Amino acid sequence: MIRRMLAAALAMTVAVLVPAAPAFAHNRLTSSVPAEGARLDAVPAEIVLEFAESLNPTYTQLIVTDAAKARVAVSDPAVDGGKATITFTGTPGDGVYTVAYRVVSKDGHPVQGSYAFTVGTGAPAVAASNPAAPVVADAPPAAGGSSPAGVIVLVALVVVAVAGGAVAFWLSRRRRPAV
Ligand SMILES: [Cu+2]
Repeated sequence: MIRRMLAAALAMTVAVLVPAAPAFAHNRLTSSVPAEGARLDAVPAEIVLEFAESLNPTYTQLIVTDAAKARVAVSDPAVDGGKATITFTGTPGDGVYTVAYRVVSKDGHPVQGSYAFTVGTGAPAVAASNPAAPVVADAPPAAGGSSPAGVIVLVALVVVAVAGGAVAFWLSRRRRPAV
């Protein structure tokens, strides 16, 4: 009985999840150097952002701002697969730097975000609450982006499905008569 209910719950969860899956299969930042929240002794020679999907150089924008939200001079991004690299073209000093990115997913939907790191012994690196958003001319249209809340619900459903499957498996093992 319990097993059947769990199996039904699992099937329903899968049915809910599968159609929703493409909605959040968007590009995303997977790692960066310097890392989010890093504290460095000196200004880094380069900033490297790595994304899950390969990037389109035309629609890859990276901007860096300082603690006063002023733009810091950087090179155009050099794109190599899912990797985008920029270098400081000026001579910035110590401080908190926010790196804002805007890239597109394979389906053309834009993805943007930002993170901060600190050079020197200034305030801790916390991303500016309102960093200047990169502006991309003629960017592909934005539509149907997944909301963070939606993603959280989906993650919760996956957790429930996996837990349910594990319990069902355990019950099935437990009820098997001993040989
Ligand atoms: Cu999309």
